Amino acid sequence: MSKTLKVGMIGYRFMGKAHSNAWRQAPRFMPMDAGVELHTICGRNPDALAEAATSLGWKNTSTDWRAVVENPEIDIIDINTPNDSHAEIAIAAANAGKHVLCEKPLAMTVEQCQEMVEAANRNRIVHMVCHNYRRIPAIAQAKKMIEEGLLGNIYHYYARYAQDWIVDPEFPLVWRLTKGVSGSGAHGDICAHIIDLARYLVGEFDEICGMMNTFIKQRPLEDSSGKADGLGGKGGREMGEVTVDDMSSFIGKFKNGAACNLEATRFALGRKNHITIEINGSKGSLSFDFEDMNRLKFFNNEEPDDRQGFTDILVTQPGGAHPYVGNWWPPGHILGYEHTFVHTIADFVNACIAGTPVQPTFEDGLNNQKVLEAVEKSAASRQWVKI
Ligand code: SOE
Repeated sequence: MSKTLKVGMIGYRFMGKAHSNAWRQAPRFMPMDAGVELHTICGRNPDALAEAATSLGWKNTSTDWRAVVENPEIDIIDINTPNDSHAEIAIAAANAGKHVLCEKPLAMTVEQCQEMVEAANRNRIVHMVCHNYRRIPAIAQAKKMIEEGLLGNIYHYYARYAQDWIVDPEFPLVWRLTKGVSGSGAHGDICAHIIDLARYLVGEFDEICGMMNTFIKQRPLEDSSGKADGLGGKGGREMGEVTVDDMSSFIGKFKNGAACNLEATRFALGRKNHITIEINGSKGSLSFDFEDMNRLKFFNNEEPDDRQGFTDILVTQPGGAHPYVGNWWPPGHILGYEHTFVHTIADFVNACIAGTPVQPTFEDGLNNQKVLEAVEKSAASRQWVKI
């Protein structure tokens, strides 16, 4: 490993923590063509920032993202801020010639995404959206099996992303529930992930019909004890309007003729971060549950009648049998949420060194945003919408 890439990370709460761990672990476990230095961590609150730098292992701190982006020592900008600042930071970073890894959703609107794609292509940087779930070994294995034709022609993609953290009407009006900062609610935050997996596993969407709902329309304004990651806190006495969806769902068709059914909700009591996916084809089916993320279920219709049933594949075989896992532990020593970020960052760094695209690119982020906006349009107009 001759070269070391220096990283500037903007934003350091929930995703910043996950990414910091991945920047540290990736060169230790994954085959990588460069080393990584956690050069500068950036945020607005100097005290919290200093604490984060120490606990997450960053060398320098800065409260000015523009200075980080302009710093000639830095090679990569990693964006973990709330959604309303993704576009501005990413475009400035691309113009400064830095490679950019950006959290999802890529931006607030299709127009912003287009500007980000243009800036990235104009400056010939390597760009990636952090849809980390693509790099769950079981999901990468599903992709491999679909490409090998084991499912035949795909008929159905069903996916549900369910959480329950805002069911309590007393939960405060955090930034994630404010359209001006987050763009949308469950839709852009978690439906974006299952849209990305649909595009990865099945293909491009053709047309959709959607609905969205906000169950709790007013919430207490957040008091100063709130958690800056927008996932917790306490409300005061004053109330404010919730300006995003609590759930979104849509049916539709892919360009290859398959049908889809997706739902994202923050109102499924008991479901903390539950992603379920089922794909049915002419030769077989696959089924995945994030709460059992080391397993993939496969139904092979070509098995003899007396032996048919879902096979439970424990996706932990090394030696290249299952994607990514050979870099970790012996068979059966399972992986978790944090590993998905390590795999993402390893692939990103190798692409930066090779100067080649790495999916999901900003173009993928743009195509994802087109689907998100189509669902919003469909829900508002009560009409089917072409993508
Ligand atoms: C909050 O809903 C959240 O942290 C998302 O922002 C992440 O993308 C998801 O992986 C877990 O839930």
